[in-house]
Amino acid sequence: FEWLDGRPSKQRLLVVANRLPVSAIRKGEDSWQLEVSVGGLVTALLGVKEFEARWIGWAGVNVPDEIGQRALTKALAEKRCIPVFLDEEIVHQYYNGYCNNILWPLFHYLGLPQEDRLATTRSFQSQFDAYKKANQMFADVVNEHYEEGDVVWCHDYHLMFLPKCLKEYNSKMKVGWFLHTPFPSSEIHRTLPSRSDLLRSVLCADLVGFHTYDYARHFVSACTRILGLEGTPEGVEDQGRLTRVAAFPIGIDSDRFIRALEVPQVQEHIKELTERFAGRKVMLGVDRLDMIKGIPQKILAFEKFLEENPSWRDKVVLLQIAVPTRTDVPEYQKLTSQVHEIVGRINGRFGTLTAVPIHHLDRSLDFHALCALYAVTDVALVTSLRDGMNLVSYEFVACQDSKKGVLILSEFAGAAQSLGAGAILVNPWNITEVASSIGQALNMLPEEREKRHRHNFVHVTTHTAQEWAETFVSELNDTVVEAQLRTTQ
Ligand code: ADQ
Repeated sequence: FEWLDGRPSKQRLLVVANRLPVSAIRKGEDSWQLEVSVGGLVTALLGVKEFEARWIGWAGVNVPDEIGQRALTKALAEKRCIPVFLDEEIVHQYYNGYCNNILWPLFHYLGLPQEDRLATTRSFQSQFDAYKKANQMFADVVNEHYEEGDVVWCHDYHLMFLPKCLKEYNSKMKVGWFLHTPFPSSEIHRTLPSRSDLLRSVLCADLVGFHTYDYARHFVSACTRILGLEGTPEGVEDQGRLTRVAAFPIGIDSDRFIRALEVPQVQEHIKELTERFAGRKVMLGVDRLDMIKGIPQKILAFEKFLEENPSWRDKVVLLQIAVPTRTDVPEYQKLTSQVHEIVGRINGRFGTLTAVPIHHLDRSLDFHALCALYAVTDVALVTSLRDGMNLVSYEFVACQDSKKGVLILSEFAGAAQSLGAGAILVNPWNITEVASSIGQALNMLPEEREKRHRHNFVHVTTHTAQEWAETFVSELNDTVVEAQLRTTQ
């Protein structure tokens, strides 16, 4: 929680995200255990140390009783976290339903649910109502804790309705909204029944940020084509009020990874892994087990590579670490079985009595184990079908300054815009192309690896999470001044 150690002289930042950066486990009527949870946003904000930050969000548990709520609020306050209490029904409709079943797939170009159209329409409306209701509950908590001069930074697709609710409370509140996923082409966004309401609400923010220029451009086109508003080089204008829209590519706390490599426990891990895989090149995939990450496609490409390159069969191993997420959703359960089935088939096909080509782990690794794995890897495979940015590619580069391994990166990850010159870019749907990129990476000469790594390492160590947050917040301050000037001129 270093990032929460703000000093009182610093500006107060209210970070509002669906999930708090902790998971709460109930230990008794009035006692709670808090654990830091894994995720891209959490990782990025761990690097932010310049603001007196408070985090407002859902703790990930249903707490129906007042005693439990009071105790949890108190425990979280020590971490400068403020809970929003959502009941099970709201979570089901808002989080599992509208956020994860509608917005998440749609924003990653996987389309809207394809069940019976009438049934979808009916449940769609109730899920959207729950979404609005949940966003209003977040707004109530923000408003309760807001002090004049605070900056409010709303995060992600869960909270697209929040800027509108906040401005209804207080039009002077400085509100920024940042999307961690891609914003899709306006042709995709226009299929969403609530397309206009969401755009209008986001436009209530003073500053709207995306990882890449392309996502920002898609958003502006959606506003011009769907709402008929005017897009300008600075953003979107509606009756003289400008909402600034810009790209703010996220980074990581690269120093934290680089420093971790010096920790004795990590060095011990590195030694063990190096001995364990001696004589073999190590390829690595680290993903949440989600359809957008393209895990089956990646493993199939590895199979194709082994098929076509028999001499490599006992000289390379793929370590695929996949943290299960949304395990109660049937589509995710299906994905897990699919991955297990493919891994089993390939290991049966190419394994020997002493070694298998793929080690697949369905679990989260602790930070030190993850750093050691990144450090011993020869080739990282990031083959997301779509990904807002993808921090794994950044973390790998940060841990590779001795080894100078190769990054194979999907052109559909936002990171392709920043690490594209150093990585081998691939279309993850093209299994033949990915398979041949694996060969290219494994055979790459040291000078070429050094050159590519240098490019990426400089980027990752200069465009950090801290810089990302500072840039966004300072721009948000300036933007509000501009917006007020415009309306008073
Ligand atoms: P995510 O989809 O969660 O984030 P990503 O950016 O790759 O994706 O971040 C995942 C984080 O979880 C990384 O920090 C990684 O180290 C960690 N992680 C993943 N698997 C792990 C494992 N098995 N064990 C331990 N840690 C693991 C969303 C968007 C991304 C965007 C981020 C930040 O989907 O596109 O980059 O937010 O904006």
